[in-house]
Amino acid sequence: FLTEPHTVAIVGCPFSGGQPRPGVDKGPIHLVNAGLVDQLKSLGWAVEFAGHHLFEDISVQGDPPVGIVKRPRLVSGVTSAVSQIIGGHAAQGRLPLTIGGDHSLALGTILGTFGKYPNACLIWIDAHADINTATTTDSGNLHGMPVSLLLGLPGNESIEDTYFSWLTQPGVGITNGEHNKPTKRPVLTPAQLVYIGLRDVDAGERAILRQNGIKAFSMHEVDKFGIGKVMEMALDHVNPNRDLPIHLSFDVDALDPSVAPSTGTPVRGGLTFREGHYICEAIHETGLLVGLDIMEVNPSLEDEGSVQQTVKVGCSLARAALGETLL
Ligand code: B3U
Ligand code: MN
Ligand code: MN
Repeated sequence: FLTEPHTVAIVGCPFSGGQPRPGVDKGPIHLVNAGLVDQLKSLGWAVEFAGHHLFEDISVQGDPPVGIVKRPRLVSGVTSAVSQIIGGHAAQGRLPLTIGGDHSLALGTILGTFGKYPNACLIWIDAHADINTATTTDSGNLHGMPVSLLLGLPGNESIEDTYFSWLTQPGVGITNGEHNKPTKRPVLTPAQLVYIGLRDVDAGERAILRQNGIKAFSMHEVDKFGIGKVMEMALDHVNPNRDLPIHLSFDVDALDPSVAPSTGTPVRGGLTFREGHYICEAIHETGLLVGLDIMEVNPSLEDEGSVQQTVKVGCSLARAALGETLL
């Protein structure tokens, strides 16, 4: 594996079903209209982009909440389709760059890359931990829950077997003697995951992070150690020998609202423009990137200037992860 793919497949996912605010489904359209395809080509990448995925075939006849979890059928249908698309690109040796769209899409993107690279690590950049379960969530929004589902944590029983049973690591192929059923294995283990940028974590999420020993660098650690040291420590945790594939899932709300204002749930005190880019550059430097998400760009919020600014930053983060700033 250890050579990075040279073709990037841009997967546009105009999807907003994991949260209530309209507009985040326009994010990918803006990113592509801003010139993302040509920008990546000019970095020397072969770029594949065959239009946005509209998921029109996924029609859900009524989608009443399960408990307070909203739109589980729609989110399940779309994200399982995304996992197939991403898995297909990974299998062909392409680097999938998924542009969202809300962060529930990561259910699909991460299963997609981890299907091909089961020993990969996940670096999750976000103001939020997105690790609520169906039991701990106060909002019922699935974009605040993908990580708990990927880890197979307890608390998701009400939705897991009914709607997210596909969310398991494929190809494990162990059978349970008696019942001859495939054994389910979560897509991810806690040791494969690290967070950077957290500053709005719910009480239930804190308990989950602590109980599972999940490594997280909040904005406090970014301030204390600086982003250079934080990246080194984050990689030391999930990738000590710098030999494992990396999936980077970047929620633009990790950035300070002065840098990326057009996002659904901005939280003050975030990453600077340079800190966000440094993260992408440091991952590019490893040569181990196998999957990239740029999520939660919501062009319907704020004024036109803020939209342009946020869309430009989204493109620029993608370019940094694909090598732009390396001299
Ligand atoms: N933790 C809250 C808020 C939230 C999570 N992700 C975003 N907002 N973007 C929740 O809804 O689970
Ligand atoms: Mn997120
Ligand atoms: Mn977020």
